[in-house]
Amino acid sequence: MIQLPADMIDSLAAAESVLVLTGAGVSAESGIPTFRDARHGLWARFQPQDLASADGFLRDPETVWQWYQWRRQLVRDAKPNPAHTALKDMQRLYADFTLVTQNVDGLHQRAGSGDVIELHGNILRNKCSVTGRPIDDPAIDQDQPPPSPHHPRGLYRPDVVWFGEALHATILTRSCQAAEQCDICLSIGTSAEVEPAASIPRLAQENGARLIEINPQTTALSRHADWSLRDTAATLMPTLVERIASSKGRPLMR
Ligand code: BV8
Repeated sequence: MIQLPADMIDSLAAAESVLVLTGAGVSAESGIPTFRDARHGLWARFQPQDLASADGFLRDPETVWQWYQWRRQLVRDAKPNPAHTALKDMQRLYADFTLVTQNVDGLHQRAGSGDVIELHGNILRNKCSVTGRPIDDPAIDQDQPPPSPHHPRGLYRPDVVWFGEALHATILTRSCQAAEQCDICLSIGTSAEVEPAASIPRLAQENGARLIEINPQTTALSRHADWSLRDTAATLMPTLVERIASSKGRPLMR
Protein backbone atom coordinates (compact mmCIF):
# COMPACT_ATOMS: atom_id res chain seq x y z
CA MET A 1 0.00 0.00 0.00
CA ILE A 2 1.22 3.51 -0.81
CA GLN A 3 2.38 6.01 1.86
CA LEU A 4 -0.42 8.25 3.15
CA PRO A 5 0.77 11.90 3.20
CA ALA A 6 0.91 13.20 6.79
CA ASP A 7 -0.45 16.64 5.82
CA MET A 8 -3.47 14.91 4.22
CA ILE A 9 -4.17 12.94 7.43
CA ASP A 10 -3.88 16.19 9.43
CA SER A 11 -6.38 17.90 7.10
CA LEU A 12 -8.80 14.97 7.36
CA ALA A 13 -8.49 14.89 11.17
CA ALA A 14 -9.10 18.65 11.41
CA ALA A 15 -12.05 18.69 8.97
CA GLU A 16 -15.53 19.43 10.35
CA SER A 17 -17.51 18.57 7.19
CA VAL A 18 -16.61 15.75 4.76
CA LEU A 19 -18.16 14.79 1.42
CA VAL A 20 -17.37 11.45 -0.25
CA LEU A 21 -18.30 10.67 -3.88
CA THR A 22 -17.95 7.04 -4.90
CA GLY A 23 -18.06 5.33 -8.28
CA ALA A 24 -17.97 1.82 -9.70
CA GLY A 25 -14.35 1.32 -8.61
CA VAL A 26 -15.48 1.04 -4.97
CA SER A 27 -17.58 -2.02 -5.89
CA ALA A 28 -14.98 -3.52 -8.23
CA GLU A 29 -13.43 -5.48 -5.34
CA SER A 30 -16.86 -6.92 -4.57
CA GLY A 31 -16.77 -8.57 -7.99
CA ILE A 32 -19.05 -6.08 -9.75
CA PRO A 33 -17.46 -5.03 -13.07
CA THR A 34 -16.99 -1.26 -13.38
CA PHE A 35 -19.07 0.45 -16.00
CA ARG A 36 -16.27 0.47 -18.53
CA ASP A 37 -15.32 -3.18 -17.64
CA ALA A 38 -18.98 -4.20 -17.95
CA ARG A 39 -18.29 -4.55 -21.67
CA HIS A 40 -16.85 -8.03 -21.16
CA GLY A 41 -18.04 -11.47 -22.28
CA LEU A 42 -21.76 -11.70 -22.95
CA TRP A 43 -22.26 -7.96 -23.24
CA ALA A 44 -19.02 -7.05 -25.04
CA ARG A 45 -20.89 -6.11 -28.21
CA PHE A 46 -23.01 -3.46 -26.44
CA GLN A 47 -22.08 0.09 -25.31
CA PRO A 48 -23.37 0.66 -21.74
CA GLN A 49 -24.74 3.99 -22.91
CA ASP A 50 -26.95 2.08 -25.39
CA LEU A 51 -28.21 -0.29 -22.73
CA ALA A 52 -28.49 2.25 -19.90
CA SER A 53 -30.79 4.61 -21.82
CA ALA A 54 -34.52 5.09 -22.34
CA ASP A 55 -34.03 4.88 -26.12
CA GLY A 56 -32.18 1.59 -25.75
CA PHE A 57 -35.03 0.25 -23.62
CA LEU A 58 -37.67 1.48 -26.06
CA ARG A 59 -35.75 -0.08 -28.96
CA ASP A 60 -35.16 -3.44 -27.32
CA PRO A 61 -36.74 -3.82 -23.86
CA GLU A 62 -35.88 -7.55 -23.61
CA THR A 63 -32.13 -7.08 -24.16
CA VAL A 64 -31.91 -4.12 -21.78
CA TRP A 65 -34.01 -5.98 -19.20
CA GLN A 66 -31.78 -9.10 -19.47
CA TRP A 67 -28.63 -6.96 -19.03
CA TYR A 68 -30.11 -5.61 -15.80
CA GLN A 69 -31.20 -9.08 -14.64
CA TRP A 70 -27.58 -10.24 -15.17
CA ARG A 71 -26.21 -7.24 -13.23
CA ARG A 72 -28.84 -7.66 -10.49
CA GLN A 73 -27.74 -11.23 -9.88
CA LEU A 74 -24.10 -10.03 -9.62
CA VAL A 75 -25.26 -7.46 -7.05
CA ARG A 76 -27.31 -9.98 -5.04
CA ASP A 77 -24.34 -12.38 -5.00
CA ALA A 78 -21.87 -9.60 -4.09
CA LYS A 79 -20.75 -8.67 -0.58
CA PRO A 80 -19.57 -5.27 0.64
CA ASN A 81 -15.75 -5.09 0.59
CA PRO A 82 -13.31 -3.37 3.04
CA ALA A 83 -13.76 -0.06 1.20
CA HIS A 84 -17.50 -0.06 1.95
CA THR A 85 -16.85 -1.02 5.58
CA ALA A 86 -14.19 1.68 5.98
CA LEU A 87 -16.61 4.31 4.69
CA LYS A 88 -19.23 3.10 7.21
CA ASP A 89 -16.60 3.56 9.96
CA MET A 90 -15.52 6.93 8.56
CA GLN A 91 -19.08 8.27 8.80
CA ARG A 92 -18.93 7.84 12.61
CA LEU A 93 -15.84 10.07 12.89
CA TYR A 94 -17.58 13.24 11.66
CA ALA A 95 -20.64 15.19 12.79
CA ASP A 96 -21.16 16.33 9.20
CA PHE A 97 -20.46 13.50 6.71
CA THR A 98 -22.19 13.03 3.35
CA LEU A 99 -21.80 9.91 1.23
CA VAL A 100 -22.90 10.39 -2.38
CA THR A 101 -22.65 7.40 -4.71
CA GLN A 102 -22.98 6.94 -8.44
CA ASN A 103 -23.34 3.21 -7.81
CA VAL A 104 -26.73 1.55 -8.06
CA ASP A 105 -25.78 -1.65 -6.16
CA GLY A 106 -26.79 -0.67 -2.61
CA LEU A 107 -23.53 -2.07 -1.19
CA HIS A 108 -22.85 1.05 0.93
CA GLN A 109 -26.16 0.50 2.71
CA ARG A 110 -25.46 -3.23 3.10
CA ALA A 111 -22.11 -2.31 4.72
CA GLY A 112 -23.97 -0.17 7.28
CA SER A 113 -23.59 3.35 5.84
CA GLY A 114 -26.62 5.50 6.67
CA ASP A 115 -28.35 8.20 4.64
CA VAL A 116 -26.56 7.29 1.39
CA ILE A 117 -27.38 9.63 -1.51
CA GLU A 118 -27.91 7.42 -4.59
CA LEU A 119 -27.38 9.84 -7.49
CA HIS A 120 -28.32 7.25 -10.12
CA GLY A 121 -30.97 5.22 -8.29
CA ASN A 122 -30.87 1.57 -7.26
CA ILE A 123 -30.75 -1.40 -9.64
CA LEU A 124 -32.71 -3.72 -7.31
CA ARG A 125 -35.80 -1.49 -7.42
CA ASN A 126 -38.30 -1.42 -10.32
CA LYS A 127 -40.61 1.35 -11.53
CA CYS A 128 -43.19 1.89 -14.30
CA SER A 129 -41.57 2.81 -17.64
CA VAL A 130 -44.37 5.32 -18.39
CA THR A 131 -45.41 6.87 -15.07
CA GLY A 132 -42.15 6.33 -13.12
CA ARG A 133 -44.24 5.08 -10.18
CA PRO A 134 -42.45 2.52 -7.97
CA ILE A 135 -43.26 -1.18 -8.48
CA ASP A 136 -42.76 -3.19 -5.33
CA ASP A 137 -41.78 -6.47 -7.00
CA PRO A 138 -38.14 -7.49 -7.64
CA ALA A 139 -39.27 -9.67 -10.62
CA ILE A 140 -36.25 -11.88 -9.99
CA ASP A 141 -37.23 -14.75 -12.30
CA GLN A 142 -38.62 -12.68 -15.15
CA ASP A 143 -36.53 -12.80 -18.33
CA GLN A 144 -38.86 -10.30 -20.02
CA PRO A 145 -39.97 -6.97 -18.53
CA PRO A 146 -43.47 -7.63 -17.11
CA PRO A 147 -46.32 -5.23 -17.93
CA SER A 148 -46.56 -2.35 -15.46
CA PRO A 149 -49.48 -2.33 -13.00
CA HIS A 150 -49.56 1.48 -13.29
CA HIS A 151 -50.17 2.06 -17.01
CA PRO A 152 -51.58 -0.03 -19.91
CA ARG A 153 -48.54 0.74 -22.13
CA GLY A 154 -46.03 0.63 -19.27
CA LEU A 155 -43.44 -2.06 -18.51
CA TYR A 156 -41.30 -2.83 -15.47
CA ARG A 157 -37.93 -0.99 -15.75
CA PRO A 158 -35.07 -0.66 -13.27
CA ASP A 159 -35.31 2.35 -10.95
CA VAL A 160 -32.04 3.88 -12.17
CA VAL A 161 -31.20 7.17 -13.95
CA TRP A 162 -30.40 6.37 -17.58
CA PHE A 163 -28.15 8.42 -19.87
CA GLY A 164 -30.16 11.35 -21.15
CA GLU A 165 -32.47 11.27 -18.09
CA ALA A 166 -32.39 14.01 -15.46
CA LEU A 167 -31.26 13.17 -11.94
CA HIS A 168 -33.82 13.57 -9.17
CA ALA A 169 -33.76 17.33 -8.41
CA THR A 170 -33.67 17.11 -4.60
CA ILE A 171 -30.95 14.42 -4.70
CA LEU A 172 -28.77 16.62 -6.89
CA THR A 173 -29.49 19.70 -4.75
CA ARG A 174 -28.52 17.86 -1.54
CA SER A 175 -25.27 16.69 -3.17
CA CYS A 176 -24.38 20.19 -4.39
CA GLN A 177 -25.17 21.71 -0.97
CA ALA A 178 -22.85 19.18 0.67
CA ALA A 179 -20.16 20.08 -1.92
CA GLU A 180 -20.55 23.79 -1.18
CA GLN A 181 -20.11 23.38 2.57
CA CYS A 182 -17.57 20.56 2.97
CA ASP A 183 -13.96 21.16 4.10
CA ILE A 184 -12.71 18.05 2.32
CA CYS A 185 -14.09 16.06 -0.63
CA LEU A 186 -12.92 12.52 -1.41
CA SER A 187 -13.53 11.15 -4.94
CA ILE A 188 -13.13 7.37 -4.75
CA GLY A 189 -13.25 4.85 -7.61
CA THR A 190 -14.74 7.04 -10.30
CA SER A 191 -13.47 7.93 -13.75
CA ALA A 192 -15.02 11.39 -13.20
CA GLU A 193 -16.52 11.37 -16.70
CA VAL A 194 -20.25 11.10 -16.13
CA GLU A 195 -22.08 14.37 -15.54
CA PRO A 196 -23.42 15.94 -13.44
CA ALA A 197 -21.75 13.62 -10.83
CA ALA A 198 -18.27 14.44 -12.11
CA SER A 199 -18.79 18.14 -11.34
CA ILE A 200 -19.46 17.58 -7.63
CA PRO A 201 -15.79 17.37 -6.53
CA ARG A 202 -14.93 20.45 -8.61
CA LEU A 203 -17.85 22.33 -7.01
CA ALA A 204 -16.44 21.44 -3.58
CA GLN A 205 -13.02 22.76 -4.57
CA GLU A 206 -14.52 25.99 -5.97
CA ASN A 207 -16.06 26.46 -2.52
CA GLY A 208 -12.73 26.09 -0.73
CA ALA A 209 -12.58 22.36 -0.05
CA ARG A 210 -9.42 20.27 -0.35
CA LEU A 211 -9.79 17.40 -2.84
CA ILE A 212 -8.52 13.82 -2.37
CA GLU A 213 -8.77 11.27 -5.20
CA ILE A 214 -8.35 7.51 -4.68
CA ASN A 215 -8.02 5.56 -7.93
CA PRO A 216 -5.41 3.14 -9.34
CA GLN A 217 -5.59 5.11 -12.60
CA THR A 218 -5.35 8.82 -13.33
CA THR A 219 -8.60 10.52 -14.29
CA ALA A 220 -9.74 13.92 -15.56
CA LEU A 221 -9.83 14.95 -11.89
CA SER A 222 -6.28 13.87 -10.97
CA ARG A 223 -4.51 17.10 -11.98
CA HIS A 224 -6.97 19.16 -9.91
CA ALA A 225 -6.74 17.05 -6.75
CA ASP A 226 -4.70 18.22 -3.74
CA TRP A 227 -3.79 14.56 -3.20
CA SER A 228 -4.30 11.90 -5.89
CA LEU A 229 -3.55 8.44 -4.49
CA ARG A 230 -2.84 5.62 -6.95
CA ASP A 231 -4.23 2.67 -5.04
CA THR A 232 -7.37 0.56 -4.83
CA ALA A 233 -10.18 1.56 -2.48
CA ALA A 234 -10.30 -1.75 -0.57
CA THR A 235 -6.55 -1.57 0.10
CA LEU A 236 -6.27 2.09 1.03
CA MET A 237 -9.54 3.01 2.76
CA PRO A 238 -9.26 0.82 5.92
CA THR A 239 -5.78 2.20 6.70
CA LEU A 240 -6.83 5.76 5.88
CA VAL A 241 -9.80 5.62 8.25
CA GLU A 242 -7.71 4.04 11.02
CA ARG A 243 -5.11 6.81 10.64
CA ILE A 244 -7.80 9.51 10.86
CA ALA A 245 -9.38 7.86 13.91
CA SER A 246 -6.10 7.61 15.80
CA SER A 247 -5.15 11.16 14.77
CA LYS A 248 -8.46 12.28 16.31
CA GLY A 249 -7.64 10.22 19.45
CA ARG A 250 -10.62 7.95 18.72
CA PRO A 251 -9.19 4.53 17.77
CA LEU A 252 -11.70 2.42 15.84
CA MET A 253 -13.37 -0.47 17.72
CA ARG A 254 -13.18 -3.10 14.90
C1 BV8 B 1 -28.21 14.19 -17.79
C2 BV8 B 1 -27.22 4.28 -13.76
C3 BV8 B 1 -29.55 15.89 -18.66
C4 BV8 B 1 -27.58 3.33 -14.86
C5 BV8 B 1 -25.58 5.77 -14.75
C6 BV8 B 1 -26.23 13.69 -24.49
C7 BV8 B 1 -27.56 13.67 -24.08
C8 BV8 B 1 -27.92 13.76 -22.74
C9 BV8 B 1 -26.92 13.82 -21.78
C10 BV8 B 1 -25.61 13.81 -22.21
C11 BV8 B 1 -25.25 13.76 -23.54
N1 BV8 B 1 -23.87 13.79 -23.61
C12 BV8 B 1 -23.36 13.82 -22.36
C13 BV8 B 1 -24.40 13.85 -21.52
C14 BV8 B 1 -24.34 13.88 -20.11
C15 BV8 B 1 -24.39 12.40 -19.69
C16 BV8 B 1 -22.96 11.94 -19.56
O1 BV8 B 1 -22.33 12.31 -18.59
N2 BV8 B 1 -22.45 11.17 -20.52
C17 BV8 B 1 -21.07 10.71 -20.43
C18 BV8 B 1 -20.93 9.37 -21.13
C19 BV8 B 1 -20.18 11.77 -21.05
N3 BV8 B 1 -25.08 12.36 -18.43
C20 BV8 B 1 -26.37 12.04 -18.40
O2 BV8 B 1 -27.01 11.64 -19.34
C21 BV8 B 1 -27.01 12.23 -17.04
N4 BV8 B 1 -28.22 12.99 -17.22
O3 BV8 B 1 -27.21 14.77 -18.15
O4 BV8 B 1 -29.45 14.67 -17.97
C22 BV8 B 1 -30.98 16.22 -18.63
C23 BV8 B 1 -31.41 17.31 -17.90
C24 BV8 B 1 -32.74 17.65 -17.90
C25 BV8 B 1 -33.65 16.84 -18.60
C26 BV8 B 1 -33.20 15.72 -19.31
C27 BV8 B 1 -31.85 15.40 -19.34
C28 BV8 B 1 -27.36 10.90 -16.42
C29 BV8 B 1 -26.09 10.15 -16.13
C30 BV8 B 1 -26.42 8.90 -15.31
C31 BV8 B 1 -26.25 7.67 -16.16
N5 BV8 B 1 -26.51 6.48 -15.33
N6 BV8 B 1 -25.84 4.73 -13.94
C32 BV8 B 1 -26.88 2.00 -14.67
O5 BV8 B 1 -25.95 1.90 -13.84
O6 BV8 B 1 -27.29 1.06 -15.36
S1 BV8 B 1 -23.98 6.26 -14.94
C33 BV8 B 1 -23.01 4.88 -14.75
O7 BV8 B 1 -21.80 5.17 -15.40
C34 BV8 B 1 -22.61 4.64 -13.35
O8 BV8 B 1 -23.64 4.86 -12.43
C35 BV8 B 1 -21.47 5.57 -13.14
O9 BV8 B 1 -21.90 6.79 -12.66
C36 BV8 B 1 -20.97 5.81 -14.51
C37 BV8 B 1 -19.61 5.22 -14.66
O10 BV8 B 1 -18.82 6.02 -13.89
P1 BV8 B 1 -17.87 5.41 -12.76
O11 BV8 B 1 -18.67 5.07 -11.56
O12 BV8 B 1 -16.77 6.37 -12.63
O13 BV8 B 1 -17.37 4.04 -13.34
P2 BV8 B 1 -16.28 3.84 -14.48
O14 BV8 B 1 -16.34 2.43 -14.89
O15 BV8 B 1 -16.40 4.93 -15.49
O16 BV8 B 1 -14.89 4.12 -13.71
C38 BV8 B 1 -14.49 3.28 -12.66
C39 BV8 B 1 -13.26 3.91 -12.06
O17 BV8 B 1 -12.87 3.14 -10.95
C40 BV8 B 1 -12.09 3.95 -13.02
O18 BV8 B 1 -11.50 5.23 -12.97
C41 BV8 B 1 -11.13 2.90 -12.45
O19 BV8 B 1 -9.77 3.28 -12.61
C42 BV8 B 1 -11.49 2.93 -10.99
N7 BV8 B 1 -11.24 1.68 -10.28
C43 BV8 B 1 -11.26 0.41 -10.78
N8 BV8 B 1 -11.01 -0.47 -9.77
C44 BV8 B 1 -10.85 0.28 -8.63
C45 BV8 B 1 -11.00 1.64 -8.96
N9 BV8 B 1 -10.90 2.62 -8.04
C46 BV8 B 1 -10.64 2.26 -6.77
N10 BV8 B 1 -10.49 0.97 -6.36
C47 BV8 B 1 -10.59 -0.04 -7.27
N11 BV8 B 1 -10.41 -1.32 -6.90
